Amino acid sequence: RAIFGQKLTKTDAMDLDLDVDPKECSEILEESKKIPYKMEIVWRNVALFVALHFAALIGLYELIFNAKWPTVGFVFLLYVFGGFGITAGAHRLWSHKSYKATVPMRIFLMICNNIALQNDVIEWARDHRCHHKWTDTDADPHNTRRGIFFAHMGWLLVRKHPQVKIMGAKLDMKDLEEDPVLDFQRRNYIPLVLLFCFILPTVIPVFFWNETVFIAFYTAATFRYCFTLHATWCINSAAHYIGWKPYTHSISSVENVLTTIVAVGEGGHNFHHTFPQDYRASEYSIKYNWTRGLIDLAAAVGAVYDRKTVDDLVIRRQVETHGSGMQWENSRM
Ligand code: ST9
Ligand code: ZN
Ligand code: ZN
Repeated sequence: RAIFGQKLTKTDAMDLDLDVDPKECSEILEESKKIPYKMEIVWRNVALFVALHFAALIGLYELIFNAKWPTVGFVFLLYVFGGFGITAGAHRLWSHKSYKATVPMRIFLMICNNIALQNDVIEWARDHRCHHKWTDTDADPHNTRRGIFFAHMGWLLVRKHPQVKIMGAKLDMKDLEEDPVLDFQRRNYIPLVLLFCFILPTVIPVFFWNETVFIAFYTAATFRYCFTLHATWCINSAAHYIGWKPYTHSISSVENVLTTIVAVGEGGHNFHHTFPQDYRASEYSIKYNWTRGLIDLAAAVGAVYDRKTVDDLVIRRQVETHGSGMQWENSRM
C-alpha cells in the first residue's frame, strides 16, 4: 500500500479510489451524532423474505427426500454459477475493477448475476463501494456497528441511513453506467431475473429429466436462491465478526474459512479490505477460491486480461507490520 511507497500492482495502477478513507469515516461518525435518525421498517420486504424462507424450507425438504439426482446436481451448478455472477462479476470485476473482461465474458457474468437476483450490478456496486470507502460508519449500507443481524440481512428490511445516500452520491459510477452490458441489465432487470432466477431453473429440470414442477421450483429456484443470499450475506456478517486478522488488525473484517467455502472464495475478507484491488481477493488456494479458478481459466482462453495482484513482498510486509497473526478474535467484542 501507499505506506510502503511502492506501486501496488504488477499490471496497471489502481484507477479507482476505493480504499477506506479514515478521515471521512471519522467525520461521518461525528456527523451521525447530529443527524436525527429513526429506523423505518419496510414491511413489504419483511413479508417477501419471510415467504422466501418458508419456500426455501419446503425446497430443502424436497431436495433431501424427493428430488431426482440430476435436480440435486442442477441446484448445485446454479448455486455455483449464480455465485460467480456475484463474486467474479458484481464484486471483483465491476465493483473493484480488479481485472478486465471481454464483452462475451461480461455478458456471461451478467447472465450469471441475474441467477443470483441481488439487485442490478450498478446498484450492487454502488452499495459495495460505499461499504469499502466508509466501512463501519452510517455511510456503509451494512454497517456492522448496528449489529450482526443488521449487517447480515436487516439492512435490506429498513430504509437506508441518510448518510448512505449523501456520501454514496459522491461516488463516481460512470465507469459502470457506461458499460452497455450493465445498461442492458438495468433496463431489463425484472424480465431477466424472472427468467434466470425462477423460470429457467423450474423449466429445465421438468423439460430435460421429468422433474415435477413443484420440486423444481422449490429446490432450484427458491431454496437455491435463499441459500445463495445467506452465503453472500455471511461475508457482511460472519466475515466482519469472527476469524483472524493477519493483514490489518485495526479493521473489522476477518479471514474466515467457512465463509470462503460457501461464498465460492470470498471469505478472505481481512485480505480483501486491505488489498481491495487484488483480483484473487485472498491468499487461499484455488481449492477454496473457486472464483479465482474461474477468472484464471477465462484468462487462459483470452476472455479475461489485466488481472491485478499485489506484490508478495508488499503482502509480507503488511503481515509483519499491521497484522495480528492467526489468533481468533471477535471484532465486535
Ligand atoms: C442483496 C444484496 O442481497 C447483497 C449484497 C451483499 C454484498 C456483500 C459483499 C461482500 C463481498 C462479496 C461477496 C460475495 C459472495 C457471494 C457468494 C455467492 C455464493 N449510494 O435503495 P433505495 C439513493 S439484494 C448513493 O430504494 P430506501 C439513490 O438516490 C437482495 N445513493 O433506498 C436511490 O435512488 P436510485 C434482493 C444511494 O428507500 C435512493 O437512495 N433485493 C445509495 O432507503 C433510493 O434507494 C432486495 O431485497 C447508495 N449506496 O430503501 C431489494 N443507496 O437507486 C432490497 C440508495 O434510483 N432493497 N441511494 O438512484 C430495497 O428494498 C431498498 O433498497 C431498501 C432501502 C428498502 C433496502
Ligand atoms: Zn466487507
Ligand atoms: Zn469488495
